[in-house]
Amino acid sequence: MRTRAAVALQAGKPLEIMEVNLEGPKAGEVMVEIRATGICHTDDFTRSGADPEGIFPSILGHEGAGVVVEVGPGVTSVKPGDHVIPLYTPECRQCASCLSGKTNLCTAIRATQGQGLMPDGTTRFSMLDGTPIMHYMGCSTFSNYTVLPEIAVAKVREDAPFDKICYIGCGVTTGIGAVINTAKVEIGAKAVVFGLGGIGLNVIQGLRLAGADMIIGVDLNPEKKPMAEHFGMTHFINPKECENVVQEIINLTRTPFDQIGGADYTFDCTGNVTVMRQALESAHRGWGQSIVIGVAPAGAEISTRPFQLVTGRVWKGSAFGGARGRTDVPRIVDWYMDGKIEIDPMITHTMPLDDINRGFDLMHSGESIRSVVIY
Ligand code: NAD
Ligand code: AHE
Ligand code: ZN
Repeated sequence: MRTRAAVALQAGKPLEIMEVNLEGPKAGEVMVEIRATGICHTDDFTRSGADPEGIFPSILGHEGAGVVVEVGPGVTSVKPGDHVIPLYTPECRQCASCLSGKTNLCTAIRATQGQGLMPDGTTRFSMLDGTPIMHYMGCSTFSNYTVLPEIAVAKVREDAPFDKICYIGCGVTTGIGAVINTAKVEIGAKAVVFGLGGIGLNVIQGLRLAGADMIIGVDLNPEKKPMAEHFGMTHFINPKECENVVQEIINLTRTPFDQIGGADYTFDCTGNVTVMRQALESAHRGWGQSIVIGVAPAGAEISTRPFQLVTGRVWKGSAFGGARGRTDVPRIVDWYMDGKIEIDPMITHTMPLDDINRGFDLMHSGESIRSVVIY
């Protein structure tokens, strides 16, 4: 069949909207009509050429929601008509990683996924002249129709609106999950969130859900402050307006009883390795944990004095918020539908697929939190 898609033809160039060929689902695969997709900073990271795994031409997008339209042989867990959220972190429930109970990073199809291919080593997308187009993060939600492995879709309730729950496909789950699954934040904690964009705001709402007392937000863009306050931020630091961010955090968290100061939990949601160091070093001596969520460009490395770790700070990473997609995503959709978490205010812009490059422009200018493409 043919479908409309935004294709990344070359690194650093705007996406091009075109008709492409899409083959039907093979064994263990499903075809999904994508109804809405968010634009995450990671899509821009790959589009820009900063992603060492970036492949061109490819169809980006990994934050979608839609309806199953066809299933390949052997598919049992979903059927045509089911509403689903694509999962860039699948959940096979059979691999060593899934069975370990220690990680959400299912390894069943990671190798082919990183090469832009379906698990059988081929792609379903091609240009009208037959040139192959690669998949992206196993999802390719910037195409109206896409094909995914069965283990990479979470079945969700049918009354949930696609244009909001698509965000659960990455940003919402990543932010809230990093707090609940990765850091396991406790009531009364003091926390710092670096970067108040589409991920950082969800870390903030996760911290509020977990009962944190102090939620310090750090961002170079002061226009992010009102939205962050809406979601629960209690203090704001603009690094351009203070001499030393780490010292400022230590001063804010110090008490007469605890003169050392430092946060119980810090989260990097910027992808900037200098910020990652600040996040680690503003964690409390002896127990503070710093969670790296941001994705850094090819070649970037993190550094700190080992003494920071010797004295009890813990550096951790979190992918997709530590969530097991098929199990956890339907529950997060319920949380949204039950009013336990908010999504609507973060979706600041919507647009048709033809205007998708405007979504990237709004991200670059700092005007948007999330842009959502509605098909
Ligand atoms: P975004 O562009 O919406 O937000 C980034 C925010 O960081 C912006 O508000 C920006 O002003 C701020 N910022 C940038 N540099 C800063 C600095 N030096 N100090 C303080 N603030 C700074 O992006 P997003 O969609 O929220 O994504 C954030 C990061 O998380 C990206 O690196 C993205 O690739 C990554 N990400 C990781 C996962 C994961 O599973 N680990 C999932 C989704 C996104
Ligand atoms: N391809 C990059 C790494 C990108 C990365 O870290 N991706 C996150 C999800 S970001 C979603 O917005 C992730 O889940 N990583 C785990 C994995 O297996 O990819 C690189 O540096 O090569
Ligand atoms: Zn993402």
